[in-house]
Amino acid sequence: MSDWKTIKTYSEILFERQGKIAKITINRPEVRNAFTPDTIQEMIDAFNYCRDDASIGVIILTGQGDLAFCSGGDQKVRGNGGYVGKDHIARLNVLDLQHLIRIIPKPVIAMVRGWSVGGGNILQLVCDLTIAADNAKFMQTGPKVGSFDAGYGSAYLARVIGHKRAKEVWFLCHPYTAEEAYQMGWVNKVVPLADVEKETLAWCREILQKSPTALRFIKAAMNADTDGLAGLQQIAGDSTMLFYESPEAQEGRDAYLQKRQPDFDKFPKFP
Ligand code: S0N
Repeated sequence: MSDWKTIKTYSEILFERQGKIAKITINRPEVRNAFTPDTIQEMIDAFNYCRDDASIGVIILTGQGDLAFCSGGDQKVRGNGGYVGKDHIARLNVLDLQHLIRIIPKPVIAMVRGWSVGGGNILQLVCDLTIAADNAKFMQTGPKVGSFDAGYGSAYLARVIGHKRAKEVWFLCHPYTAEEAYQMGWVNKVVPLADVEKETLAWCREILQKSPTALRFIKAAMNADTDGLAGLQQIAGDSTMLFYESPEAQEGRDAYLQKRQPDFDKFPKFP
């Protein structure tokens, strides 16, 4: 859609915004939007920009064109210890991106057209919500191509669609239609391909009308249930951020700087 304005120019992704909505698009349609470590590094940079920019309230992750959201790691740059980018270092930095999508304190919506496969399908999974076009297809191929994601890709998938279904997805490596994915709770909504961006933007605009702090805590709380101490750390950090804004926390800081005893007695002890 024409209203998108470029935020920053990269080689392998597009990074745009429409008001408070940011859109990150994997831009390698010739390989069904397979990612290299450089694609991932660019996405990490763009997500961090969204995290720091207080005017951005919701982020869309998608792939260029109608044929694929993402086909996973680019097998042509798969070395023996990971995927190899321009710096010639083998790495699995998509795991860092998965984590960033989980901890970024703003809703992230996957907008899926066409294939969502392998590590690309895990990126879709870790997004907070997924809007799928009716041509979307979901598939894990790891056991066919000698790889696996035993982190979010397996354990979290089992939480989302159930253990039996998740094992079926990985053991058989079959493709699933958008409608089948919807039935499994893998995606939030299926719409005609022509409407997918319009629908995704409508969800974004509705979300933008809600309290950003409430959304932040809901996301952190749901993830804390899955992410153990790292999830607890996230929600604890969010609480600290709020506490820092209070006169009680500021009394502690001010007393230290003024070299006096803090007066916490004046603050209420709520039930
Ligand atoms: C996506 C598929 C189903 C699309 O089929 P379609 O529409 O028939 O198109 P094709 O003709 O097959 O493809 C068009 C061109 O695109 C190239 N291409 C497609 N996908 C890839 C890819 N992943 N890597 C490199 N090239 C790709 C095709 O080769 C073709 O180009 P030409 O014509 O020049 O040959 C179909 O394409 C498909 O099945 N693709 C492969 C999907 C796949 O197996 N992906 C990799 C899965 N693994 C991962 O993603 C690893 C993730 C990871 O990094 C990781 C992270 C943490 C822990 C572990 C791992 C791990 O290693 O698993």
